[in-house]
Amino acid sequence: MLELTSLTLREIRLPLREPFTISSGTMVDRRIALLELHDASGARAWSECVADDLPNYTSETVDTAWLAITRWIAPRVLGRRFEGPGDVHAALELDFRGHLMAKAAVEMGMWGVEATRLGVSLARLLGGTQRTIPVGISIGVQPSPAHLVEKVRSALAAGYRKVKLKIMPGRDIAYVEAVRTAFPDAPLMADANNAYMPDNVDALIAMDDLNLMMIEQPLAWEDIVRHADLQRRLKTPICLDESITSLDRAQDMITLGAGRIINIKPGRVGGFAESLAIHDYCESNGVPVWCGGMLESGIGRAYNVALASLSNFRKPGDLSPSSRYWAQDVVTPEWTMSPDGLVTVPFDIPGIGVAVDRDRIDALTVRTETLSR
Ligand code: OSB
Ligand code: MG
Repeated sequence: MLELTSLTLREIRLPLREPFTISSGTMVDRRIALLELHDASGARAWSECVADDLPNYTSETVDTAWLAITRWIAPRVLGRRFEGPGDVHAALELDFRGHLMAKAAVEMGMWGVEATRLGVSLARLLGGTQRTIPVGISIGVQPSPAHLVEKVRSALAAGYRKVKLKIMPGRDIAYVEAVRTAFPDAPLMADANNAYMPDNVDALIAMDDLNLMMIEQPLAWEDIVRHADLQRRLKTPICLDESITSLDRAQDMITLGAGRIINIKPGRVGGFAESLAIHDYCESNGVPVWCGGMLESGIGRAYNVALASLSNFRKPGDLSPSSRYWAQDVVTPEWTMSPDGLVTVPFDIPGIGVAVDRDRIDALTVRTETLSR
């Protein structure tokens, strides 16, 4: 039995070590909402909301999530008895549309609380089986193909098992081709974050001969149908990210042939219950999934690593070590990657698997709000 007695929201500012550019914008300093949840049993856990400053990935932002959590989510969850964390998602869907990142932050936090309460790791609670997970890096749009080639060179030298190149119209085929020429056998993929129009996909068609593992989310974020048309023209698998906001959308993708791989980000689909449903459905349909990232702090990363330990996470996850993003993370130990590109799942540590550095978080906090039962 789970019963949340209080929830503290904080916003921190965490400067990225280097700006990260996707087709729809550049991130420099992350604004991150962190949650601290307290259960009636005395168990506590931290969780993280993946929304950022601007609505350029989905429509959510730190500010909309703050509003949604304080006005609509906390009142539905605080003081209510749940059989287990698996019941929280349904309670938040009944009469309340959207705001999936805000919902996920609370829902995932409830899984964190449950893991702490039961004295098991989050990975065990979720039913994970993999003790280590191959790591991929996501490299932002660069000023020139030569810059990109150098970034990829250091990523491969560091041991990354997959290199994702962010692309956008005008910075696509020449960039990806330069990387492919420099590294003929490297595990490469491209991510467009919705930047292409269905009637202008020439660059994507041209990339089809570059032996990419997949092309992620080329077309609009709420579009499944046009991805199906495009997939019919490509031998390279399409991987959907933004378009997959629920199990239904994953079913649509598979039924319509709109893609062959799914990037699961638990924050994007409303949390772990929906992530597990998508994972299981994909597994029974022979569709591999992998864990995406949203430049999370070490807290959000703990949840992603735990999820990625499930059996059908069969491609390297965007689970780079803390040092890729931050001069100093908010957890100890920081997340690391072995020289052969693996992150170790803290399978035998109760709770989220890392300790949260409260002093550091205090120093980074710009606002806080506590809600109680
Ligand atoms: O599309 O996967 C994406 C970061 C911000 C917004 C969207 C995306 C990303 C990434 C980062 O690719 C992956 C990571 O966290 O390392
Ligand atoms: Mg993506």
